Amino acid sequence: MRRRTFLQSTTLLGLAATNQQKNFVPEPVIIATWKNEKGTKAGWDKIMQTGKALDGVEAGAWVPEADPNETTVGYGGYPDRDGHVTLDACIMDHLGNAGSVTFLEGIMHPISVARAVMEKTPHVMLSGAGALQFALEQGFKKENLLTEKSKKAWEEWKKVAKYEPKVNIERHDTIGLLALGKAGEIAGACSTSGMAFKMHGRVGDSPIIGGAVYCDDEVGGACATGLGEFVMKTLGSFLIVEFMRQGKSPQQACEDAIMRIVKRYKYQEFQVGYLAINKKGEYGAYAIQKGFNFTITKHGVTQVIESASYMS
Ligand code: SD4
Repeated sequence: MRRRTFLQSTTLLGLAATNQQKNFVPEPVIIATWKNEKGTKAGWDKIMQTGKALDGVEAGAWVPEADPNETTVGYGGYPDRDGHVTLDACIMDHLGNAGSVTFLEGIMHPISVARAVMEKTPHVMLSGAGALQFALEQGFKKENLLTEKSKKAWEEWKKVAKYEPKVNIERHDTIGLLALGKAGEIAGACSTSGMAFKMHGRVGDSPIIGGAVYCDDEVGGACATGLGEFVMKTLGSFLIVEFMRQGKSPQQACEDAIMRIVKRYKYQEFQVGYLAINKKGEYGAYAIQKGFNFTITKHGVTQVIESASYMS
């Protein structure tokens, strides 16, 4: 082969490889913080139906939001110290659109209100009475979300009324979700009733875009759970996506974001857990404390996986 022909054909081969990489579409996948098999399964089914990651993460959040036995999300969530169940949620799509609600009361599915904020308003975040007003205008029903069980737990708590975040106990179970849809596009969501018995008006990381959830369709996505104050102060999910943009694997990016908290804030008795996924469908998880796990559904198969952690 003459030199010029050889050079032309290797360049063409190179171009074909780049195009192949560009055209690579990973299998759909959905992952969620903690043990959330029903949630990821519902999200998976939705992705199979509509093809869309955004529909998947919303459907996944619906499951714990409606579950009265899930005391950290939606209906049945533990109230704040004044007895109000106040909800935070956010959602983000592959185009960089985002919506969130904070300090919302009386609506079973805050994730869908967050989606409506994203799709039907020029804003990103609505809060408190304004968020409720918007939800009602959109046709959401106002309901009492405080179950007898959660009310009893709050009454017990009031006897001592000591505010102390505990690691991995039921006060931490916020659902954060990431998914790749049929076109390989990314979406993320998060929904919570926040820290149990928090101060009235307290808002955590869960409605903060870049805190509890961040997605960038060129890179991937990340989501968070745990003591939101530390996720907010380090913008954990945004940080993880930026680490992945620099070439780190999802696992390395989660570990580095946890180390950012550990190094910057000496107190380590609290929990923060991160999940990340990149555009190839590779995922990672890391937490400060032992006991963090996550759920993944891929090829219709659901698995709960224990995360590695900084503290052993
Ligand atoms: C918050 N990040 O409100 C939430 C709590 C949480 O599992 O993740 N619980 O700070």
